[in-house]
Amino acid sequence: MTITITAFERSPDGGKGLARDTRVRWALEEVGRPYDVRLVSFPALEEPAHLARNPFGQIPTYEEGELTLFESGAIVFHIAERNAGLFPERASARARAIMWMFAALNTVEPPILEFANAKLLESSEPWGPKRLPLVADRVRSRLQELSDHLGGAEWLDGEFSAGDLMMVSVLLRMKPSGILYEFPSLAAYVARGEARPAYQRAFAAQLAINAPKP
Ligand code: GTB
Repeated sequence: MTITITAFERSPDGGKGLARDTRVRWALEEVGRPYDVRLVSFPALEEPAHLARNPFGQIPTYEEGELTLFESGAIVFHIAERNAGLFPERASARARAIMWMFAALNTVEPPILEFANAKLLESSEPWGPKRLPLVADRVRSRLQELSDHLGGAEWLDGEFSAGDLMMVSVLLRMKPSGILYEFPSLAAYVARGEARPAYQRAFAAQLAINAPKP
């Protein structure tokens, strides 16, 4: 059955792979499933056709036959559950991979989003520059904890899993600020994720759409 995902017609990051369709593309590439992409403009996000796919008017979404999903976590979970390659076979290891997916989305991503919003949306507020360092330090606390856990390991829990895919995807957002590089083991972890052929294909596919045209 054909899989169709949605992505920005023009991503604000100009192709750095930071929009959340990249993690879905990456998961599909890891498991070897081809997919189509429906490109959506910002105005089209609020149109009924897209709101029927995602009531919050966001990308990414996922369609496969009768099934329509939104939320990148739910989509990657579905892909990992239905295809070999992203969840370990042993039940306990699989449960831990799911735990790391939730940790990425629910524990690590929130302060990172707060930081991104503080930079993008609040910097011109009179209190913006004063707040930003506080928010940055909240990110640093989480990254320090994660770095302490990872130590010198290659992946979070043995073999690469959907937990790593999601964690690396979340951490990528801290590259432009430089904060990621304050944590060398996390920077190396992210680089390992980016070096995976499946990530490279996902990145190239979104770049082909978003790279500035000459
Ligand atoms: N919880 C949802 C999920 O994980 O799927 C969040 C989805 C979401 O935030 N989607 C964003 C969106 O559709 C795109 S990814 N925004 C449009 C809107 O809300 O109107 C977030 C994103 C956008 C741009 C960059 N960037 O340019 O760097 C990075 C991340």
